[in-house]
Amino acid sequence: LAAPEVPGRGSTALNLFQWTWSSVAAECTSTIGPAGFAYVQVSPPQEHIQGTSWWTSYQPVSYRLESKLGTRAEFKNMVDTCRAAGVGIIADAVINHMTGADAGSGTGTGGSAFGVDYFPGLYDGSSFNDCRSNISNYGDRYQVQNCRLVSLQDLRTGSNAVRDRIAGYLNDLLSLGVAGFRMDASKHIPAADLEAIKSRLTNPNVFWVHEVIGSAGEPIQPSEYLGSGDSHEFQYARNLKGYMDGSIAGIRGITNGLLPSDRAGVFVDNHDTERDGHGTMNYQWGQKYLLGNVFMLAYPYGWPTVYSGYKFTDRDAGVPGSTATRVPDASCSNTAVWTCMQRKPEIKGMVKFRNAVTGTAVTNWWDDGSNHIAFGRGAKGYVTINNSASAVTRTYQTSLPAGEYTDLVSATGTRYTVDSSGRFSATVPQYGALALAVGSSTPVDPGEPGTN
Ligand code: AAO
Repeated sequence: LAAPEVPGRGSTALNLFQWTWSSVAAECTSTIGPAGFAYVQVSPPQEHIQGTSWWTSYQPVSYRLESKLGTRAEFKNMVDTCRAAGVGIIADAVINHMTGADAGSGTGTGGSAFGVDYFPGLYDGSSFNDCRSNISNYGDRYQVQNCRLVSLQDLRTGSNAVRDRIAGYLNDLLSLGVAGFRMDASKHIPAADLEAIKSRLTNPNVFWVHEVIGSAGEPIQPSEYLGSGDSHEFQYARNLKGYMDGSIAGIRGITNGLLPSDRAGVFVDNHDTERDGHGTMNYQWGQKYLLGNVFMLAYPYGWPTVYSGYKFTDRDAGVPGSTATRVPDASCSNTAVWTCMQRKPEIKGMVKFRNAVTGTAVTNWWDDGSNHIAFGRGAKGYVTINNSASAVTRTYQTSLPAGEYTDLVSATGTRYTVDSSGRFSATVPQYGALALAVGSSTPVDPGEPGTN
């Protein structure tokens, strides 16, 4: 069930939060495909309530593919364009609920009418669970799976009629060529219901990654959901923040007690955690944030997703310039708005690194007991991460074959010579990193200047 490896491209994903379908398509061709990403996760594509907040995307009105991010035709063009660039689309599937009961009634982004218990031609009162109040206690399994998440009308996923509707939606996306799904709010749907829905798909083996926010002491845990997909491992992101904020010398302990590597989706942050203080880093951490991404991409644990959104000013506000029915196209030349992580030399270099070292284990671990670590990936690659405020010069012991390597991280084209004993010397800048890999480090790859 793990995220399928694309031959020669690994399986690394990029989450383009609130990017329109047209802008994702253009970015697949210009950057994402050439950088070596295997997947792009996009925001929910179904019709939703109108409004300028980003989270309108998470209030479905119907399963028509008419959203603030684009039309059905634009979605289809994105899937085709990305596939031609070697990149699969992972759609964010919001199937736990429809609109908020507190949102009342209105018209969705595709023109469909909606209201409480009212989704004409799709759902009615019989389609929703009997608990009509909001979840207040995450310690109560019944509440979490039958009551309303922040007032969102909770679909009766135990019923065959509802399962058929949901499967119909996912099958429509599969027919357009979608490669996988991020399953929103899986904690709020019994695992058996999700398995029953998945069995109705035209491809019941399609890749799913569940959003189940693991939390000590809660009755519902990510491991319950592994029967129908992988699960995002939120604790990885929280641990990563802890190490980056303190000392990274012990960062190999990051996976202690977590899901098995081949079942865990990992990320430095996502669209919720970056803005909610859910214990992760976000782009505002600057260089440390990039170093966190470097570590995630260098270290062999889990299925990594690089996150790329917009520079938010408050929790709820959508992309600047959004209207009730449309989000402006993303543009990486508009650096005041878009973070464009996928264009940072550190990220592009490390995606290449990860693809180059696939299948190798950690070797030659070294740390200074504080904030400088270095390790190899077999005889294929070697990385050093300096999470301190001073540059460090030293000689590193690798298992790399002797030769000349170009640093993949800095985009300066700096070359290093590994001697016949596998050693090389380097100066790693403050809050900097350096990565060498057989193949992708040679010949010289200076990156794309001026794109970060
Ligand atoms: C909006 C308005 C609401 C209004 C509603 C309906 O904000 O005021 O009532 O519309 O009109 C997004 C936004 C919501 C938005 C919603 C619909 O975030 O603000 O509501 O769209 O437009 C729980 C769920 C998890 C969910 C998360 C936000 O379990 O599935 O809440 N994430 C997904 C999406 C998210 C989206 C939805 C689901 C809905 O990624 O963007 O909402 O489709 C604990 C629990 C978690 C729980 C969190 C937050 O987590 O364990 O299960 O997540 O609390 O309540 C530490 C702890 C950890 C804790 C965490 C956060 O890490 O260890 O246990 O802190 O406190």
